[in-house]
Amino acid sequence: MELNSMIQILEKIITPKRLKHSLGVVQSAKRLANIYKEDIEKVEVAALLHDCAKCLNKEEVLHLVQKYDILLDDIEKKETELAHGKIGAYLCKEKFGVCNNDILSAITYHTTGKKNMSKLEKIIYLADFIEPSRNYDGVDELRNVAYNEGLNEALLMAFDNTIKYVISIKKIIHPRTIEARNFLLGELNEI
Ligand code: DGI
Ligand code: FE
Ligand code: FE
Repeated sequence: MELNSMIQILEKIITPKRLKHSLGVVQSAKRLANIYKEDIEKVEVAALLHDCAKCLNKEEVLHLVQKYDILLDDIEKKETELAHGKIGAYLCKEKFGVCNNDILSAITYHTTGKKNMSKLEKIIYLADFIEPSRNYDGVDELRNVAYNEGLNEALLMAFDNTIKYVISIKKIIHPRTIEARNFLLGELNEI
């Protein structure tokens, strides 16, 4: 499916603000893909669709979970915010005809990350944090590291930010988020 047709479908299932964010993620992810040498077409599709399940209500989420037999773990069931990656990957297959597993995995894990992430997964995770309409303390420094210093260095900062934020709002930290950060520390120390 062409990107423009994907955008037409997206307009019906996410808010204009979320679409603007997704187009921002496309822009930032393409810039990262140029710097760190990743396939631009895969990056574009994964970035555009990463939040396709973000605006579903609880009933729609439950309906899709049953319909596609989506396996959510206990934390994802409790904190449904954490499930929009997994659900989004199913929507990508069913509604957008995406069957590339690298793209589907980048969408599945874009909220928590995971250990041993692929370059595509890292780019989507990071682009989600630094796209042009994001505005939080430290975003400019993170952009600077992402575009000028290194993918893993920036990613570690992004995980640290997320973990601190999740602690500050007193929510459960998903073990995948912790595993992602710890694994990355190992990767950074290898060099
Ligand atoms: O969908 P977006 O808002 O663009 O971004 P996202 O998919 O990265 O989701 C961000 C939210 O997910 C943010 O509010 C932090 C939250 N999050 C990330 N890791 C964890 C987490 N929330 C909990 N409870 N536990 C985590 O480990
Ligand atoms: Fe998201
Ligand atoms: Fe996002």
